[in-house]
Amino acid sequence: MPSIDVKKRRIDSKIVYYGPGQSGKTENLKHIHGHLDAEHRGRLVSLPTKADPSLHIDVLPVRFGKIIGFHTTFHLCSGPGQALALNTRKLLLRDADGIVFVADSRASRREANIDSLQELRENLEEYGLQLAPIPHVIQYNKRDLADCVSVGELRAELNLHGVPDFAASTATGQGVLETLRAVVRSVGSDLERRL
Ligand SMILES: Nc1nc2c(ncn2[C@@H]2O[C@H](COP(=O)(O)OP(=O)(O)OP(=O)(O)O)[C@@H](O)[C@H]2O)c(=O)[nH]1
Ligand SMILES: [Mg+2]
Repeated sequence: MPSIDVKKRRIDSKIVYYGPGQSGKTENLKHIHGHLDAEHRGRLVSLPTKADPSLHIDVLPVRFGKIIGFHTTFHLCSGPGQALALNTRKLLLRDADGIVFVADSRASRREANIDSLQELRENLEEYGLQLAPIPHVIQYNKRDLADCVSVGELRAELNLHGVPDFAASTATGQGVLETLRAVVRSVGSDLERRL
């Protein structure tokens, strides 16, 4: 659920970038931070996790306008994909208004993508939630690398609900802002419908 401040007429909403370790979640946030005008984004903050201070949670607030007349900030969050950070990932998902699943397109990470998506479903189930009704999009990242599985194959394995999906590379910038726009649009219409 978003947090709504009626007095200040503002809404704070959370979008979680989820995916296997090293799929490029943090690089998405860095690219967004580097390519949005300062009026549309705040500071990119990186916090060490308790489980392992070498692993980080990243948070970047972005703003694009109003929803139901309230200034809205989307807090983009990414947690580490490594096994030992499971609790961190689970906590981040709590109250998420939208999700970007960042898959790693390399053939060697095929299983890791599927496992991570399954883990995402299980974590949501622990909060009594299902993935399908939550606004979400899928990104097939690292398209600049040579050993990529085709988008069609990745789609068949990962995009089971037919949501918007994007071929991307945080190295070249391909698809990164498109992914963000799609999830913000989807979360925005969901909030308008529910509020
Ligand atoms: N070639 C290439 N490398 C990428 C791309 N995206 C990320 N990387 C590299 O992959 C590594 C991991 O990127 P991160 O953004 O830290 O990945 P992450 O998903 O945040 O990783 P964790 O937080 O540890 O789960 C880094 O070395 C990045 O430079 C991409 O599109 N292309
Ligand atoms: Mg990261």
